[in-house]
Amino acid sequence: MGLLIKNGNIITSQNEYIADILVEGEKIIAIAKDIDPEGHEVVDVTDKYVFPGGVDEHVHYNSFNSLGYETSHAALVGGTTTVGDFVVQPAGVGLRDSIINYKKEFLDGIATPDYVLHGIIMDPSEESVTDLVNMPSVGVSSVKLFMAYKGMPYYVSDEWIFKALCKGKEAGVTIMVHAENADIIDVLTKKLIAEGKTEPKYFGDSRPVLSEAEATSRAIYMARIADAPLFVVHVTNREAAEAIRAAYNDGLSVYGETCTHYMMLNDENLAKPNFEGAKYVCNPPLRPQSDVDFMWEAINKGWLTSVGSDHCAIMGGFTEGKVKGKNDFSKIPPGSPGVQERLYMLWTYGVETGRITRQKFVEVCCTTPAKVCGIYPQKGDIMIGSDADIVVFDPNYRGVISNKDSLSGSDYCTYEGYKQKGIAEKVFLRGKLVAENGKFVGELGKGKQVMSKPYAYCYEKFKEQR
Ligand code: DUC
Ligand code: ZN
Ligand code: ZN
Repeated sequence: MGLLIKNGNIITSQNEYIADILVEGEKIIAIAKDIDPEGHEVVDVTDKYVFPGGVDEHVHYNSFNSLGYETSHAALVGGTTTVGDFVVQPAGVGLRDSIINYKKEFLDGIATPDYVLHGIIMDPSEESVTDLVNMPSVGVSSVKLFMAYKGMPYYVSDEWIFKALCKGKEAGVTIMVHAENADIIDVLTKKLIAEGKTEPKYFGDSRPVLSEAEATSRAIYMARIADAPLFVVHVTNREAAEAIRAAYNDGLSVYGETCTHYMMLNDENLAKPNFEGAKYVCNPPLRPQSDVDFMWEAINKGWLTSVGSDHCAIMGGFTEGKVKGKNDFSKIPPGSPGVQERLYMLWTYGVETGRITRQKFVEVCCTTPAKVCGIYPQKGDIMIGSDADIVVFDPNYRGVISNKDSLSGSDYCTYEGYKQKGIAEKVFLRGKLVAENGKFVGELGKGKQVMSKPYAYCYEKFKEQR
């Protein structure tokens, strides 16, 4: 007996059509009109949209002071069935081993959505760089390096970024960068704090748009010299996005994502009274509204490929976590929750306002992230043979985002009070019903690692060379 999802209006990144979907076990085995219901469990979804489970290529659990996978079912309630998490490499631990250890310690039996892992080089050495070619053997084909964070363990110099670009290419591993100029941020932060400008509203001044644009351009030059692909995570502004667009149009394999908050919030959030601005401190910072508008344009026109949440629910939330920076904005733990709201924000403020089409919504929230992560077409599409990760979406629901409905484990919600149009009425993960109308109804800890294949989306232009 299969599961027959009947009469849905199926949305993919390419088109939209009414059909039935037949699921056997964990996979989609047929898509057609009028599939015989005999012997199947039938779910009639007439007048509902049906789209692939969301793929959030950018989340954090158990790192950056964030809560762990016990809270990861929040993703499923928000229609995201696969998360892409960044695994920190502790000092002295091999890059590949960092993945094996992390999985054992934090994921096995704890993660609830499926997950794909990205590495992070934090212990830059010849061994770490050499290990890049071993990452696909543990299901990892993307590795992030931080240009920001002078004096902190995350920071790596250009030497290592360049070496990683060269080595990663040998094995089809995508190099991702956090592009902000560490020295400029260091100087500006010290200056602002010395001047007594310690409140969250000065945080943006410590990390200006051009410090991000400069690092983005520098990373692009390095990728160009290495003749390797590059993926720039969490792009926030016009200058950085234009550098990516120009490089791509010049024939380089340079891509970038933005994140929900850079499309929904702006720098005025940082100036909220009573230290509330701290809730919105994240790296890079929120930008002026003109950049927010540009992010929508960049997503719509394909200059940026996808939208991640950069979900990072800080331990202790606002009251016990963010408060650590009460007297110094540079000590506020960066990050905020968002995995549960990503699809709702993009649908309500994108699709419903006419800023993006339904196809674009699926492209940037499901399909392209799966491609970037090297897990397409297992994830990110409604196709025969794909995992049966399916969202049945009721577009007529009307609500308001509130932390009382959040499973993120935080004491605040980044999008509190925002409108929500539409709801994931049913969410299936590998054929199993896991969420219904904002409630988790599955079993915790059943998430599986999705093995990422090398030579993913960012290697598209290198096909002939292989
Ligand atoms: N970069 C991220 O992508 N997330 C959290 C903090 C950071 O610097
Ligand atoms: Zn980052
Ligand atoms: Zn992040």
